[in-house]
Amino acid sequence: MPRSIVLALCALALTAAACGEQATDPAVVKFGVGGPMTGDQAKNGEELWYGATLAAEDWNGKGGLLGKKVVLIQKDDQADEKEAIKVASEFIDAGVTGIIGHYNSGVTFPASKEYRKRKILMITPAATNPVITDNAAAEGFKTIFRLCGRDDVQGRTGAEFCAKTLNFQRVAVLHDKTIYGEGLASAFKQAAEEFGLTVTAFEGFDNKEMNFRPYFPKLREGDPQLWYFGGIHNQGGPIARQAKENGIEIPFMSGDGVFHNEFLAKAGDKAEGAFFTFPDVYSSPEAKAFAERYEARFNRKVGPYSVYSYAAANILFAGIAKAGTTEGDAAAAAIRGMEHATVLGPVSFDEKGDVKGSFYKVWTVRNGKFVLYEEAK
Ligand code: ABU
Repeated sequence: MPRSIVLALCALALTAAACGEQATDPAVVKFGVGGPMTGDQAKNGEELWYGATLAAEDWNGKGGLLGKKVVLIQKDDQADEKEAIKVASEFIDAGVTGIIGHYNSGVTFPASKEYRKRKILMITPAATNPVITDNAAAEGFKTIFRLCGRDDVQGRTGAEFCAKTLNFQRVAVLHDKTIYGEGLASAFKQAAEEFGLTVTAFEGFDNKEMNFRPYFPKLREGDPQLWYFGGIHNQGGPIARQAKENGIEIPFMSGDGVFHNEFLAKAGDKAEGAFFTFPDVYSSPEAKAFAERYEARFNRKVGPYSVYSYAAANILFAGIAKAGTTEGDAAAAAIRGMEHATVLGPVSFDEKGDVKGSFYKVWTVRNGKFVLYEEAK
C-alpha cells in the first residue's frame, strides 16, 4: 500500500480515537476525579478516587443521574502545578460535566480557571487555599465549590489553640513554599501575632526537600515553645522525625495536609504529642458506617479525604438532579440553594462557593493514633 495512503488511514484512525473520547454518549454523564494518583502523595489522590467512586456506585445503584449512568474518569495531576492545565484540558476534551478535585491548591487553582470559563462544575474536597473561591467569586464565576475548610480559618484555629489553650508566647513556623504550605503558614503567623504571640522564625524550603537538618538552627532561635509546619505529610512525617532526632523536643503542629496515617507511618514514635487541625470525620455514626462500607468495598483504610470526596461527589450529583440539568450555572444555583445531608453532617454553601461555618478541631497523637485534643486531655 502506498505510504501516503497508510498515513491517511493512520490519521483517520487517530481522529476516530480522539472523537471516541470526546463523543457524548447520551446514556452516560461523565465526571472527572483529579488528584495526585502517583508519587509520594498518591494516598491523597486514592482517597479522592475511591470516595467519589462509592458515591457514583450509590447513584448508579438507584438509577443513575438524570436517568443516565454516572461514569468517573481518573486523571493523575502528580501534585504538580505544571500538570494542572494539561489535566484540566484532558478532562474538558473528555466532555466531563463536573470535577471532584483536585487535592493540591497549587493544582486546583489553575485548573479551576479552565473549568470555570466553560461553566464546568468543580468541587474540591481538599484544596484549602482561599484564592480558589475568592478569585472565582471576584471574577463572577459561580461553578466553583470547596467542601473542605479554608486556610485562613484553620491557621487561625491553630494559632488560637497555641495562645488560649496552651498559653504559649512564642512559636516558630516552617513551610514548603507552595501556595498551600506557605499560605497556611502565613495564615497561622498572622493569627498568632493577632493573639499576641511572637513568631520567632518564618522559613521555607523546596517541597521536594527531604533533609531538614539545615533548617533546625533557625528553628531553635528565639526559644519557641511550639513549631508549626505548613505542608503535606510526605515532608511532614520526615521533618517531625528529624526534628526530634536532632533534639527539638517542643511540640510540632500542622494542618490538614499532614493529618494522615502516612504522617504516623513516617514520623513513627516521634509523632507522639503532635497537634493538627482537621474536622472530626471519624466519630459520627454516619462517618463510622461510611468507613465500614468503604473499607469493605475497596479493601483499604478510609482516609480523611475519602470522606470529603464521597460527600463532595454526592453534593455535585444532588445539585444536578435538583436542577434537572447538567448546565453549569443552573446546577451551581441548585447546589447553593440546598442544605445537603452528607456523611459530614448538614452542609450548605455561601455565595463564593465555600462551605458555611467552620468545622476545624484540634487533634493530637496519643499512643500512635490521632485523637481529638478535647478527648485526650
Ligand atoms: N489542604 C490540604 C492540602 C491540599 C492543598 O490545599 O494544597
